[in-house]
This record gives sequence, C-alpha cells and structure tokens, in this order.
Amino acid sequence: MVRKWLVTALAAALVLGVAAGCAKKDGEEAPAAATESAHGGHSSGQEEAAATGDGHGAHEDAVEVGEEGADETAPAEASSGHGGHRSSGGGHEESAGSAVQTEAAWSYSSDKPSPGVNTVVTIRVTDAAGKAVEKFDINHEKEMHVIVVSKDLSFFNHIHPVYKGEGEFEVTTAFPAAGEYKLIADYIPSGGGATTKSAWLTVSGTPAAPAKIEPDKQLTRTVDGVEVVLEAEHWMADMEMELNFAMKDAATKEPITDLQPYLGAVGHVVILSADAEHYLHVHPVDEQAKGPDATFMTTFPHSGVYKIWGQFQRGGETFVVPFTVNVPE
Ligand SMILES: [Cu+2]
Repeated sequence: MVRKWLVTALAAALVLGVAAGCAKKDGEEAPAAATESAHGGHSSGQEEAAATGDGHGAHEDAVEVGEEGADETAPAEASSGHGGHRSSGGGHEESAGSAVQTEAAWSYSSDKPSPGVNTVVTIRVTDAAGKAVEKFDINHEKEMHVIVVSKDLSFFNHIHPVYKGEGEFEVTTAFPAAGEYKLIADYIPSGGGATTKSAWLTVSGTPAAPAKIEPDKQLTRTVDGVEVVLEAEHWMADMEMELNFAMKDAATKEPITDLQPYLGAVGHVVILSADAEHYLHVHPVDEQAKGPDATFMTTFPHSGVYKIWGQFQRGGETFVVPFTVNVPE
C-alpha cells in the first residue's frame, strides 16, 4: 500500500510535468480508430471513429472503474523525479486523499441516438457540493480524454471534448451501430487527482450479435503496414509489468524507428477488462521512444480477459493496434 501511494505520487508528478511540457498541438485528424474489421458490425466508423488525434501521451493513471458510476480519483501529489509507473491494481482505495472529488453528469443531444448520426455529448463536472468545477489540468495536451467502446469492445474511439467553461465539456461524435456503448472520461480537476467517470449509452436499433471477446492466439498484428508484436514481461495479475509493442515494417521487416509523438509521448495505450468494468491506463517507459519498441508499464488488477489498444503515430497518421489477452488465474 505504501509503495502504491509513493508510486502514485510519482506518477502524479510526472503527469504534471508532462502537462507542463507538452502543449504542442498538431491538430490533424487521425485515421479511423475503428478496429478489427473481422468483427464486422462495429467497424463502419471510418469517419467518426477518428480519434481527434493530437499526439497523446500515456502517463495517465491506471484507474479501475468499479461498479457502474463508481469512478476513481487518484491522489494528486507533487513530488519530483521519474519513474511514474503507477500500479493500477485495486483502484478503489485510491480516491482517498484527493483534495477535489468530482461527479460527472452525462447528457446527449439525443437520448437514443441513431447509428452513424452525430450526437453531442456533454459532460458536466461538479464538486461534492454540486458546484461546477471550473479548472482542469492539461493532461497529455488535453483537459479531458474520452474513450468510447462498444459493449463487445469491437469498437474503440478516443476523442477529446472541448472545455466550454463552468465545468462543461462537449464533443460531437457518432456511434457506428445499434447497441450499448461505454463512455469513459478521464480528467484532472485542478487541485485534485486523475479522475475517471463513465456512462453507458444505448444506440437505437437492433444490435448485431456481439463479437466474441477471445484472447488472440498470436500476439502479432499488422496495421497500416506495421507489423506489431505484443510482448509482456509476464502475465500475472496484480503485479506491475512491462508491455512492449515491437514494430517492424510488414513488407521489409525492417524495424520501425520513425514513430512520432502522439499526445506528447511515444504512444497511448488503453486497457479494458472484457466486461468493460476495469479501465487501466498505462504509462510509457520512455515517452520519447521512436520505435521499434514502445514499452509501457501497467498492472492487471485481476485475472481474466482484457482488450488492449495501442495508439501510435507515424507520418502524421495515427493507427490503432488492438490485442485481446488472457491474464491467467
Ligand atoms: Cu486523449
């Protein structure tokens, strides 16, 4: 526990450091983040699944999303130094110690949006007393990050709501197909800690049969001409580990060495448990890396199946590499 707190503090410090240091914006549209065309149904999001890509760092805190609506706040403490490899396990006790506890209220331009139709998503952040939270720290170049996944995790999108003031964020997005989606907001109220709040939304229509979330037999995948091998230090739950994305050119087999910063770091990795309840954020080991290795630290809170999305940028385009893994008992 003590160690976890210490590591958390270091991570928080790093986050602050990164926030201060990486205010660059390249503002170009990222390519579709809809992944796994093999899964059919949800992969039509070419236009909308474009994560509004400005480089994205990955020093975000791994946070466990507990029961619905139960979200997490990691303590924000300043401390100098390096090694923000915060453990993500057992997130629930981590909300203690944060100066600012917040709530997020989600609303939509349509309560039952139709597939493919733009929907305005509003997230209103208030404090414990219900008062609007006014100030947010920039984290990985943004005041808020939102991850959108379909319930079967076949659809993934990473978007950035705009802060409108008075605690209100807004983003317009579309959901590719009928069914349930989980939206996960990630932000740091100034003076508080990294916070995760989530909501489910149902998109109207008859949902297609959900894609099966099955562990990949081989942790190798080729996306946009890049052959990516996912390597894990180990697959044990509740124990911090390194996760490496090793990349080479799929055609020439030459190592990739021209990764560009994505939101301020070598890449951004999101991990969700198969039931979408546990949301892990992940920290790069060397955020300046350009390939062929992009290495991250994380902790799987318990055994089970998880889906991992790595987001990277090359030649001005981002690409998303999904893997499904099993963390054994
Ligand atoms: Cu983001």
